[in-house]
Amino acid sequence: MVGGSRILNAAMRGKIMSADEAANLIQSGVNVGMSGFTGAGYPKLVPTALAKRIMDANLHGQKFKIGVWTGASTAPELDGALAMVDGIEMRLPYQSDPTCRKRINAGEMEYIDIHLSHVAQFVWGGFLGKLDIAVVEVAGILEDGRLIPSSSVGNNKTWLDQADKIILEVNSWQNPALEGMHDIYYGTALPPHRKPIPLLKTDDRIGEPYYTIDPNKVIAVIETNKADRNSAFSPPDTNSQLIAGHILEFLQHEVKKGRLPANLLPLQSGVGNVANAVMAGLQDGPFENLTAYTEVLQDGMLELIKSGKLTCASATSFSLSPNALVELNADLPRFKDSIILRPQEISNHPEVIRRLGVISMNGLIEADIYGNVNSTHIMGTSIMNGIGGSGDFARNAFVSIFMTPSSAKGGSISCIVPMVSHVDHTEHDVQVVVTEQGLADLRGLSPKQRAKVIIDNCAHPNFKPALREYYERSTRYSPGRHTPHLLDEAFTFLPNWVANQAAREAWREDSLVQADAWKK
Ligand code: 0RQ
Repeated sequence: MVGGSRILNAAMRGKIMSADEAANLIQSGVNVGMSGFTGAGYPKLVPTALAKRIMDANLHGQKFKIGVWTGASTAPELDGALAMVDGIEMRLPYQSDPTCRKRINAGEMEYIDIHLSHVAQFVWGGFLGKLDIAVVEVAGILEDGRLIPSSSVGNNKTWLDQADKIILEVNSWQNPALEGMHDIYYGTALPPHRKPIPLLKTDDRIGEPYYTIDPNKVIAVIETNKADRNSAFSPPDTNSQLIAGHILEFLQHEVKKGRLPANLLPLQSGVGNVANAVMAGLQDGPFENLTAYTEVLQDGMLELIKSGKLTCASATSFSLSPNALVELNADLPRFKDSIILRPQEISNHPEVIRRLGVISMNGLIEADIYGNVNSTHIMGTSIMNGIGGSGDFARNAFVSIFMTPSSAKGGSISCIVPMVSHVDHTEHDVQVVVTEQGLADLRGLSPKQRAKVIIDNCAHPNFKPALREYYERSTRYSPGRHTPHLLDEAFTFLPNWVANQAAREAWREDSLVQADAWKK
């Protein structure tokens, strides 16, 4: 579809209305499945119109809350606007909005942090309750009523399939050349009817380029022309460059040992600056004919495609900086053969990740000396973002890498700790830990061997002595134990706990004040 109206189906044209009118069709108490994944492809107008409606209801003393289900994080116009008016009863799966985060940690919003690959089957299985309405952005509607997906796919296929009613936002800002880039697979089912996912290579297409829906379910069509939210990446700092350097050296070593092929295996990379720095490092590295089987396609990967180093990237969403987006849109047809966007139950499918032998690279908040990783909680209690797809990939990857600067908050907090205060990825799913200090290859090591290599290679020098002392006293206290710990000290003995008592108290005070402020 090039130029002209994006709504070619006559019946759908008859359902065009304003965002305010569409928002009036959404009642308090319903569950709404919204499109959107890391700031791409989310509905731009209906959530904001709904937030206005909720605010009006609140002003009239009425409570108005809905369940908000998405692909992953979205944007201020969706999560931000609805959280601001306290309009979200239950949020899932991944979010990274500051207002949502505050509401969740003040106990004002329920949040289910769930593996991204699990969401679709949880909905089909009815474990999350009824999905009442889907609000989905699309790039166009074909004459026969099929929908052209936009810049993310996420859970849209599931929302369109499972919801009783559908509201479509047709966004003419989205590049018409997106048509044909998607691969929407309709072959998934619940057990005992499951069949193998027939995807053998990252560039296999196993589905269709369009969503097929029941047109009778469509209650509103809104026309928009608004850009995706895109955040700029900061240029890689020294720590990110050092982390990237350690990973590249490790990958080269694995190739030399014959444990990885010369063009590596499909790469998965999380979001953020460190992940982007690793991709930038690959640009100058020796590897050719790379592939990616990942969730989000960010700047670094686009650069690799442009330079010819990466031949194919399979993802569920774009997550580009404004500049990279301009470049992509200017030349989108060129990328048609090298980029495939799939539903997230396929981009994150354990079976496919395991079969392809993905190399996964994800961030962490803290790792403990035995290799358990916390990706989601501060001080074991406050949610940061969520597990996102990191668990889908880490558990099933051929090599699962976790990376972080060795310390946070200006060096005052060690990211390597005796025992993580919350576990997202157990020692069994974490194969490599990398900080700017170095890399710990944990494969083939027992817990005690892991502790030594993590402390020696990854901990910041300011925290190394205390971590060593903890470990040594643990082994003396419980000689011969498989995983030595001093349980009464595992948290209170954290180097940051003692050395930064004042910072911890200030942080605690601050969070109590924030919680009080929200309650008022
Ligand atoms: O806070 O910005 O206020 O200083 O945590 O940390 O180092 O900037 O790293 O942006 O990569 O985020 C794990 C959160 C890391 C992310 C996490 C503070 C730190 C900073 C962010 P400030 P950095 P990143 C695919 C994969 C889970 C989902 C996932 C994440 C802020 O990677 O959400 O992997 N992962 N998905 O200061 C206190 C510590 C800390 C700490 C860091 N030990 N104590 N604060 N911080 N360590 C993508 C999707 O699934 C969509």
